[in-house]
Amino acid sequence: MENSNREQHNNYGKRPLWQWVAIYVVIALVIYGGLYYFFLNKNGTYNANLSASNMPTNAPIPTGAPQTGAVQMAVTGTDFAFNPSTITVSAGQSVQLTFKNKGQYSHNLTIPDLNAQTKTIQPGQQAIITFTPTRAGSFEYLCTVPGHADRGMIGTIMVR
Ligand SMILES: [Cu+2]
Repeated sequence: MENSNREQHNNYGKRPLWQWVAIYVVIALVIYGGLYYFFLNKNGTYNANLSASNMPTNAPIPTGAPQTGAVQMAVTGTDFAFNPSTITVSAGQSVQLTFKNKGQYSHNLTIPDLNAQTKTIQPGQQAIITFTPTRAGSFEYLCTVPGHADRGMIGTIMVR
């Protein structure tokens, strides 16, 4: 009798592995959730300051995260073309561009003059870049995978 009591006590003290895993997951979710909201709020404040002071000139624009006030545009990449191949935006206006790869090859969208570039993404994937052209003009965009621009993956951003 005494023996079996002790065994019961020992079992109580040892949690099954899945319980430890569950506790770990919950703690990780809380920590990462907190960090996520912290940085999201920070970004929001940063953007609000930018538009309030109305001087986006050469300030680095965080890329990847959705931004308030950014114009949304979408460009599709195929083998081997961009659609549309000309887009028009306004100087000083933040642009959030979604690039979708609908081809059979990997592609990217690069705007050398604006220091904006998506990752090279697989067919079916999409990537988002955010940039703010500061002066009027026409800027080329292209896919930098070797040979793709030569085969037609180029386009023009008109900034007015
Ligand atoms: Cu390409």
